[in-house]
Amino acid sequence: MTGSFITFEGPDGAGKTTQLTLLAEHLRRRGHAVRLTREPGGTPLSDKIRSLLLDPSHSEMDARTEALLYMASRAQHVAEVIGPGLARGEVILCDRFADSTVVYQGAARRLAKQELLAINRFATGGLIPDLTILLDCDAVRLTGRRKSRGGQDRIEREAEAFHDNVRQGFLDLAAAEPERIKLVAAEGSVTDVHNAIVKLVEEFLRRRGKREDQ
Ligand code: T5A
Repeated sequence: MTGSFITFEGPDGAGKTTQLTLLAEHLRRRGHAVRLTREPGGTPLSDKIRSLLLDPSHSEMDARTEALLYMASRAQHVAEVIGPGLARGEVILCDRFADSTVVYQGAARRLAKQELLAINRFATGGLIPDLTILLDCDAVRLTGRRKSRGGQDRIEREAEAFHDNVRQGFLDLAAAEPERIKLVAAEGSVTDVHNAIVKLVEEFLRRRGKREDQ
């Protein structure tokens, strides 16, 4: 696969969607073929699974059912959008991917990480992002941003302790994989955060371009 697979991760309300939109515009202006997509979702079938997952009326959903639905959405997304896009040489910008499963269903729901990773490998054929931008923000600000948007989905309605575990889970992942996962403080203005992300992504694309020239 010749494209670049860049994912954005972080707790709910960290600003991923805002920043992904700005980054996609920036990279397109620089002449890159960019595909902006998200999880759960990204294909018609995966979007139907997203509706099931985020519908607050499904409060009875078992943690394993939840994990398998995220994986099913991902399998279709990889097969239909991400894999073909990478084969065409595109820069795929994806709002959440497997790290979210490790953190939300693993660190927060307490499902076994190794089992989640094994099912994820089956769902994705072993696809791992080339670069992951992790947006982190203090817990008080995150709660404020989540609440400012009104209607909350099934996951956003979880207790504060759940969201604290999510935040810590992401920080632990970043500490374990510093080469792939780049931590960006998301407390600053939208422009400051955007500039920090552009620096990291341009550096990554430059290094990747050099490797391909060799
Ligand atoms: N999930 C997902 C799992 O449990 N397992 C999985 O495997 C996967 C893939 C998805 C949910 O599913 C869970 C995680 C999620 O709970 P979603 O709606 O896609 O649901 O949720 P998010 O990805 O978290 O998207 P959000 O829209 O909730 O958050 P974002 O994208 O991080 O934040 P954004 O950009 O929408 O910004 C939030 C608010 O903050 C403001 C924005 O204007 C907005 O109001 N904001 C800022 N304010 C001040 N300063 C800044 N720098 C700001 N940046 C943004």
